[in-house]
Amino acid sequence: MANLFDKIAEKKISRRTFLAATAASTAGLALTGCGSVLTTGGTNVETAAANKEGTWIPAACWHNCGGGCKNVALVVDNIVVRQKTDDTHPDSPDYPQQRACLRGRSQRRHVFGADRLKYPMKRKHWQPGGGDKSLRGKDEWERISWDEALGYVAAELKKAKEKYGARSILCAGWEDPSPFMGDFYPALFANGGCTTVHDDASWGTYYVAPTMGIPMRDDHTSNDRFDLRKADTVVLYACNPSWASLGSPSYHYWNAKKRGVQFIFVGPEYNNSASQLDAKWIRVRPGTDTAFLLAVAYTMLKEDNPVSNPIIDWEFLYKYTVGFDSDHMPADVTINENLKDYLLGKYDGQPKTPEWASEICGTPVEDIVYYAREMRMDKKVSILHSFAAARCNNSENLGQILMTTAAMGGHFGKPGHSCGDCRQGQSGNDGPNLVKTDWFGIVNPLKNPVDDIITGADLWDAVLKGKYKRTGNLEDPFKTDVEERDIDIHVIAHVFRNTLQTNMGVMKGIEAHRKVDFVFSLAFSLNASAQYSDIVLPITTQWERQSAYLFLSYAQNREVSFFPSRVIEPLYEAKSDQEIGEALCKYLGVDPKVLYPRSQEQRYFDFIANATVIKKDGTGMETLATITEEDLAEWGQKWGVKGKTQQGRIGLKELMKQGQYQVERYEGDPYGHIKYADYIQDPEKNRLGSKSGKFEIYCQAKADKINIIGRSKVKPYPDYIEPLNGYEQSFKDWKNKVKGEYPYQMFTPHYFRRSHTIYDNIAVLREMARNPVFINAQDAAEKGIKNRDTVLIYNQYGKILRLASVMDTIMPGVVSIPHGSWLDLDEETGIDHGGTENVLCAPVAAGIGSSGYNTNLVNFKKYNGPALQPDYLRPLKIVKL
Ligand SMILES: Nc1nc2c(c(=O)[nH]1)N[C@H]1C(S)=C(S)[C@@H](COP(=O)(O)OP(=O)(O)OC[C@H]3O[C@@H](n4cnc5c(=O)[nH]c(N)nc54)[C@H](O)[C@@H]3O)O[C@H]1N2
Ligand SMILES: Nc1nc2c(c(=O)[nH]1)N[C@H]1C(S)=C(S)[C@@H](COP(=O)(O)OP(=O)(O)OC[C@H]3O[C@@H](n4cnc5c(=O)[nH]c(N)nc54)[C@H](O)[C@@H]3O)O[C@H]1N2
Ligand code: SF4
Ligand SMILES: [Mo]
Repeated sequence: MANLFDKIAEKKISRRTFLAATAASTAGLALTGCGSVLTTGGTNVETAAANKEGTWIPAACWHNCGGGCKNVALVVDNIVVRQKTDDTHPDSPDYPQQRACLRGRSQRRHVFGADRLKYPMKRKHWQPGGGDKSLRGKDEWERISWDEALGYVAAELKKAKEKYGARSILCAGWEDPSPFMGDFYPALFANGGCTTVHDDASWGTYYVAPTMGIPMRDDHTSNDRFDLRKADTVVLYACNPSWASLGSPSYHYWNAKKRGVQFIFVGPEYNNSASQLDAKWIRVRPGTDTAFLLAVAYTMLKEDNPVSNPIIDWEFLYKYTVGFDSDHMPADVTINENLKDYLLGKYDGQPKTPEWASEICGTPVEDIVYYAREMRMDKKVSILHSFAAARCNNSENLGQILMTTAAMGGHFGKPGHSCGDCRQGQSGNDGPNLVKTDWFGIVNPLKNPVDDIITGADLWDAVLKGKYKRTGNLEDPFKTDVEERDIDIHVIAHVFRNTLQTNMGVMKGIEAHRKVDFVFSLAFSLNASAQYSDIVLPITTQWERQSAYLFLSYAQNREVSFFPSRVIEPLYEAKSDQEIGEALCKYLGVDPKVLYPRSQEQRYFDFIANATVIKKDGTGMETLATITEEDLAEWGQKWGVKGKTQQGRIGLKELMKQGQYQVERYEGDPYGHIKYADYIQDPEKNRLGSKSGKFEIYCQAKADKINIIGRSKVKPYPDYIEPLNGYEQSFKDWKNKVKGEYPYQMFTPHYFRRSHTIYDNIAVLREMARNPVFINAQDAAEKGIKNRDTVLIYNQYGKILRLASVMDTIMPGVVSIPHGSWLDLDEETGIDHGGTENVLCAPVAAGIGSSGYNTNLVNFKKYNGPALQPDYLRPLKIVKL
């Protein structure tokens, strides 16, 4: 092998020979534990780069981590020999470089990984109709031609549609609107459509609830990053930017810290971000935040004295909200109740005191009081939340009570005050985009002819039992259509998610996969969904395409947009989603031009041409790219695209050379943003999206929308609901505090070694972050578990192994298992050695039906079998063809 790498590095080998040689030798690589065809031979690769033979090309970093950072690849003979990050301008706190994280910088190990899928393949014992279905996930693979592969897929799709209707085909990805389904979906629509999945994964209950009567996507956001520095206190509520918002957010928080801002973190563990910022830790058990915040509101109410101790901003509360007390109710009330009297215990005899809450949420009484006092009206407070606490069963009232406590202190719409979302690339830096691109604008807005849409938590049961409760995609804040339906799924298509692994209830998912007639996947490498398929179609990575992608526009850093180029030609026989979709259309007997009217290169060109940038004086947007006749000729020749000339801020050639456009920021610039400032200035003219036009502390629409589903009953104000699989249910006898069979709560944080399941097959990243089970020291001691011991974590849904990380910084009774580690199931024992958290997450829907990823009950013990080896020593899933 070493010779091969030397030759690559010295460029004495052509691309064709390289591909043939690496294809033949990947088995050898796997045995040596080497994760990538480029991870050895370092010095020679360095030599090639040092000889300045390659070309630096801005490259995509295209996964759903929300980072949006700069990645640049040094390409020598179609091989990326090095990567670098943003060096387009000097770095400063106000005008930071968009530096890539370790994952992004390891991208070439993903693209050139020894486990890259090279050819279309089918499992050996698959036959039309299913063959031996029990072998799914463990069968051998056979190489087939594209012609055979597409022929099989088309035949199975047509057969399912003719025999059972198009709704028997499940596209196990995201829901409509279709742009979330990737570029392949038009081909499924060509066959009459497909059943889809609704999973408000990211937002949990926060946006479907609808919080304060306002639809989430537009409205629960926060202020610009310069405003962070103006706060006295910043609350990081259930978020962890240093793991889950890589890119520049941690830097923004750090800059605020340097200006003297105090940080508070609320959550079940003292996480990395909290410790970086030296935040005060307010501990709260998973899924119990509503109880905690009700007690905060109660304490604010009890301690407030307008003269001697003004805590509550009554003027704000009465002017901008409805429903706090009986004198300020909205017009559409159906019950004569309000939050204030609920807090005081008027309806259930239970005042929501810190003592009451503490028993549930585990927060010391003095910390509840501390937090309530921090919310006071004479402090500048910014409450920035992620959605982890809303990714809990029955957390529908959480957003409403969180915003209520903020409104009680008057913390909206003024410099230094805010309460809103701080997720992904917008973490700590919210507001309208200063450089704007629109992915939705270049996607064909096709309508799925099938209206079946299954809630994520119910998905596998629906396949297995043939029934489900249809609640739609819950986008409309004021309405839910509920219908019990029969469903008869015969085909599962994995086209843009790794749903078998990222959806709750993996074991049930496997059963569902082994039931249906046909499963196919589009994939880069053998992730769980591909592994349990019959036919796998190899896709190109974004590095092999000149195309736009969803995460260029979505959850994006407001002050920069990236414009990567194709870095290398497609590897092996991989094709892009659109190429596969177009080719499949022909086998389905449909004209691809109808479904794909524009080539992917044309769509990318249009995406760039339509990009806009804020005018220098901040008064509106203007065209970003200048496009000349010369540019049109060049792009026409190279990519076959057409366009018009236009005048913009920067020439197209320069833009693509830089691979990004970033607006230079400075304190006091005209690009700042204070969320809700217009509403606070003129609440009549700038009514909110709720029915009353105000923040609804009594929200009839919320209660109606949730209650009609019939899984729980909430009040229009935020009342406390005992969560399914929450803390209370970890006891078999709550009153006498006798613990049940699964006495530990488990939450599943987004992990810094990967983006969901992406990059988890990169050995160096596995070595850098070990993905243990995090256990409280007291709990570990009780079970005789020490650091790095092998631990079996189990419940009625499955069993996984992890190495222990024993710590004081996670609450007793709580374990944390990072989200997204690759499934590695031992079929004999039923134990997953890969540590996939969704093996343990309960596939059951509660409340409005959002996924309760952070409310799960488990037990654990020291494992008696052979010790688990660290993940980085486990061989990759390399297919030998
Ligand atoms: N590295 C990396 N980054 C990512 C992703 C990834 O997979 N990897 N995924 C991206 C995506 S799509 C999303 S949606 C975001 C998610 O981003 P977040 O929602 O911020 O991520 P989490 O890690 O799930 O949760 C953050 C913190 O919430 C706390 N927490 C957990 N449960 C509760 C609870 O019930 N109450 C309270 N108060 N706190 C709780 C934990 O301390 C945890 O550290 O991350 C994005 N960024
Ligand atoms: N237990 C638990 N489960 C969770 C969460 C949690 O916190 N806890 N978080 C949830 C959240 S917030 C989210 S957003 C989801 C994410 O769930 P997923 O979207 O399923 O997660 P990814 O691992 O990002 O999978 C994306 C897949 O798309 C593929 N892909 C990437 N680019 C392309 C492309 O161009 N074409 C095609 N065809 N495929 C491509 C990748 O190979 C990968 O298989 O997970 C959810 N699941
Ligand atoms: S945070 Fe995400 S986008 Fe940024 S470098 Fe890392 S993986 Fe790439
Ligand atoms: Mo997400």
